[in-house]
Amino acid sequence: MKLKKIFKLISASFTFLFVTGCSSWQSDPQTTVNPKSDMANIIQDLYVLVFWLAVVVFIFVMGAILFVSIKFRERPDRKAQQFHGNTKLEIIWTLIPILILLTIFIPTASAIPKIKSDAPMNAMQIDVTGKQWWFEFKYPDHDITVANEIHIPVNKAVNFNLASSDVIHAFWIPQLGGKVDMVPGHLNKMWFTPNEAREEAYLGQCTEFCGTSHANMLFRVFVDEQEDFDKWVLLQQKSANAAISELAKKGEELVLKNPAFITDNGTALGCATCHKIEGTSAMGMIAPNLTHIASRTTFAAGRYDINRENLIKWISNPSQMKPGVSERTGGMPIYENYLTSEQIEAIVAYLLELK
Ligand code: HEC
Ligand SMILES: [Cu+2]
Repeated sequence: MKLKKIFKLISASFTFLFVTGCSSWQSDPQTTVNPKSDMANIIQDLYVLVFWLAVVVFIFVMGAILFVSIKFRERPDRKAQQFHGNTKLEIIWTLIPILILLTIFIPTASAIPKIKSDAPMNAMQIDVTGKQWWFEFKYPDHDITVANEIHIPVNKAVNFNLASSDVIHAFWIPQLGGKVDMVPGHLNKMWFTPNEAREEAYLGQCTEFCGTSHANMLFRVFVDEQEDFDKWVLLQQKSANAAISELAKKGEELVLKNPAFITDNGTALGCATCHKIEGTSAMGMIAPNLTHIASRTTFAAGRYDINRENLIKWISNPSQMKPGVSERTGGMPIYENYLTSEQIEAIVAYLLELK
């Protein structure tokens, strides 16, 4: 009776784990088990091999324990006993693990050089810099700089040159490739060829703890058909749009004309000190390029959707949306201390026209 209950409990827990594990793995944009690039496939094959070996070992060990503890349990007519020494058995249980480890080691040793190999000569280059707490992407061949959201063409090799301008970050796009550290003063490389274009972004994430907002340091990779990618490049290469609506024109003036915002409460740096808006006087180099900010889907390192409410909250007090952003040196000021809500709304109207 008791034994039956235990069996029921075990099989119920397995079913639960299986169902919860399987329900999300295919659709989750950050899943590790649905690879969409050559490199991610190599890693997946290793993972699957190790997983099933582990399942076999688990079932064998658990089965053996159950079998032995039931078959040789103490009964009224029989006492349990200890045994010592059995050379044959000891050789077998030394050989089996060696065989299992070899089965894992050989494919691993042949996979590592493939993943670590240099990208093909014609690979597209993207220079990535990790910063507290966002990613800057430069396309040297196309002369564009963007933040936190990139597009790459399907079935073309892409080589990422990974650097950091402050602390150690790490670069990981679970469905495509990674994880590789981004170390200050040292260039690391990673490459892959994506094999599925899709509307939905592939989610990336910093995977090395890098301070207060580490968990808010995401990025998005859009894998496009070649012609969509070319369109995106053309758009990003253009200078920023001039403001159109009256409100946006006011915002543009505030963003561009002010080296600083001076109010009764004190002085805050103007946006142009830190941000670049191509084709305008905003030439800042230390913060995300805002030239086509409204062509992205998210901001603040992939943390928030781009819309009026979110951007108003952001300009008012970035630290409330992303802890630590205003507190760090070179961090974005809390503008609600310096600007009226009308001014902030005008600035946001301008940002939303930067398509
Ligand atoms: C002292 C430097 C500094 C100033 C001045 C500054 N910012 Fe920022 N801003 C930053 C930094 C750093 C980030 C990146 C924060 C993060 O995501 O961790 C940022 C992020 C942003 C973002 C999100 C960009 C993205 O792609 O994720 C917007 C929009 C923005 N700032 C607008 C403004 C506007 C508008 C002003 C002027 C009213 C301004 N900033 C002034 C440093 C600054
Ligand atoms: Cu991090």
